[in-house]
Amino acid sequence: MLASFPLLDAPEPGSVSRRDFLRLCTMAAAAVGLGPLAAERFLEAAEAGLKPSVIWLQFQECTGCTESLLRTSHPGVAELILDLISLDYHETLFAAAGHQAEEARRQAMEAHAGKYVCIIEGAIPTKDNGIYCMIGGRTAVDIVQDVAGKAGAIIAIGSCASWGGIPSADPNPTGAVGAAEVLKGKTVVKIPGCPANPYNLLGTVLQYATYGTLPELDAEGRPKFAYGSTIHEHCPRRAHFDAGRFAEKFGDAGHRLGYCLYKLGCKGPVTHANCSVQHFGEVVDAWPIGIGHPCIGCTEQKIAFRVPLHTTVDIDRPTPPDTYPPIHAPQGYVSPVATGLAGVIVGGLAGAGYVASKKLSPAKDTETPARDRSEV
Ligand code: FSX
Ligand code: SF4
Ligand code: F3S
Repeated sequence: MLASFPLLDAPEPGSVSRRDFLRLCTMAAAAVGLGPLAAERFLEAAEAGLKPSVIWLQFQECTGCTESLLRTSHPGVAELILDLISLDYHETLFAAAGHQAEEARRQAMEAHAGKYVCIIEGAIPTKDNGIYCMIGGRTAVDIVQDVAGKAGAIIAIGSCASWGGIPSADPNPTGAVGAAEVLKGKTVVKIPGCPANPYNLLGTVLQYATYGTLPELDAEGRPKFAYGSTIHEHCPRRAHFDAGRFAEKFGDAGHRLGYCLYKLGCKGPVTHANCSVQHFGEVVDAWPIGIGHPCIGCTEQKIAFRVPLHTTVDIDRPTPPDTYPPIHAPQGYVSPVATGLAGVIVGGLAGAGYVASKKLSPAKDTETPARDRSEV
């Protein structure tokens, strides 16, 4: 029997009705590319008490990933996730502290050995024997190898846990690395983003809880359902890019009119993520480009905190937009750079016989095909 340690901010039992729970699960499953049967299945599993035990570790980070999970508005993704899992250890959310919290983690590891989900938030310092992050007298390296080593699934949430993030920025004084670096040979699902989008954690947890499997991953270890295409492919400002309408500086007329932010350093063309269609906190337009700032590439290891925020990036392989680009620019100055790129894009589209599709990625579902995002 596990000791009971109340969570701060945890939803009241029964705060989400069965019907609401199923509806939220269905919406979330659809949003992340799982079919509606996944939600039904999970509800059955949750009612049977089969919630996966989760041990959530935190190291070098700002707690933004936990905050972005908790600060969602209605319908609460946080409540949904906290209803989907049994959160047996989380330093920020635990009312317990010190030895009590350490004991809760030990008990959860023992009770669910080989089956629990280890979620890692934050980078892990490796320099000088890892002394720059210690909890309960143990280094982060030691804790993560111990806890993740005995887990059934390992998820690195946020860019810090995925590959070092901000703590690993040059000159990386603590030798900060991502979790996978100290867990060689283990599968680590990376959900980068600074902070990570909670929907992507939800999708991963939902699939693991329902099917006992992990989502299909890309070459970087990110779930394809969320990171299968670039921001640029489904950016609401894409028509402006294609037409050559750019904000030239913050606050100018183009910026105020919502033109493309490429010239202000937008990394959308080389950044794989779904934030343009899964806004943060379930607030419309709550994502960087939605509030007028260029994407800084926070989900890309080689971009965020490596390439200066407002430096423009080269577009090696322009990818087709999510909607048909306009053929003519109805207004504004058309940059030669943009027209050249738009020409390549339009040519590529014609050559490939491109069919406009809202689909983000070839998401896997064992029971139903990935749904068209326009239906969600
Ligand atoms: Fe890192 Fe998460 Fe950036 Fe912060 O904790 S991904 S610093 S927003 O939030 O780990
Ligand atoms: Fe959107 Fe950035 Fe691409 Fe412009 S460059 S269309 S703002 S992703
Ligand atoms: Fe990050 Fe760019 Fe999205 S900065 S949150 S990947 S728009």
